[in-house]
Amino acid sequence: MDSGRSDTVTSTKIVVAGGFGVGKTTFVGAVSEITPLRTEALVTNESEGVDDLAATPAKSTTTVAMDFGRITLAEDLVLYLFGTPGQERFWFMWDDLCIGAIGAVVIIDTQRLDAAFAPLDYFESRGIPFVCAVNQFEGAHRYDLADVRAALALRPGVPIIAIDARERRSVKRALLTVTEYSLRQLDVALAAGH
Ligand SMILES: Nc1nc2c(ncn2[C@@H]2O[C@H](COP(=O)(O)OP(=O)(O)OP(=O)(O)O)[C@@H](O)[C@H]2O)c(=O)[nH]1
Ligand SMILES: [Mg+2]
Repeated sequence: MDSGRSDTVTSTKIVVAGGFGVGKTTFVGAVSEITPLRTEALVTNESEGVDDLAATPAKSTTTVAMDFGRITLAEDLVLYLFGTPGQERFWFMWDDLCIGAIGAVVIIDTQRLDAAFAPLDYFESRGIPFVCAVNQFEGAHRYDLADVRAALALRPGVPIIAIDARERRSVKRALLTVTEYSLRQLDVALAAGH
């Protein structure tokens, strides 16, 4: 009898990226079913003048290699999450973190929109499907998502959603969005013979 259960479990990889302090580590930690692997180091005095801590005054640590987590998105689909470091001096690691990823979530802090352009260009230029997740920090102005889309000059079709990186449900919704979108893009690429 068919129990309706799938015997095969597919696992796939999603990268969680974005500028310094936008909430990547928080995002991975909010949904991971395993204790997330974190590689945090103290934000040192050396960061002064290099990284803008004004928008995240409570921040004392930064990711120096990666965040790693896992979530079972559906009975037959497991996502492995790889969070990137945000400080620019560690961006050389992004290429390794992206190997084999089907898609990416680019987290945006509207208080520092300019920090979003480099991450967006990164995925755009490599043809890795991505969705934009606007992390709604308390006290930050809530912009209309259509306005954020325009300000970031996102291509039509690139999903943009509002999230709270601390909320499991919100993060899970973002992961569903990126998975569906990335699989659709993969279909389109396959149909086009790429
Ligand atoms: N209010 C609010 N604070 C948040 C949210 N997400 C993250 N934070 C805070 O913002 C700060 C930065 O979060 P992290 O998750 O460390 O950001 P990150 O992108 O991993 O930072 P780097 O690894 O240094 O680039 C922390 O103090 C978090 O507690 C959010 O949705 N709302
Ligand atoms: Mg981090």
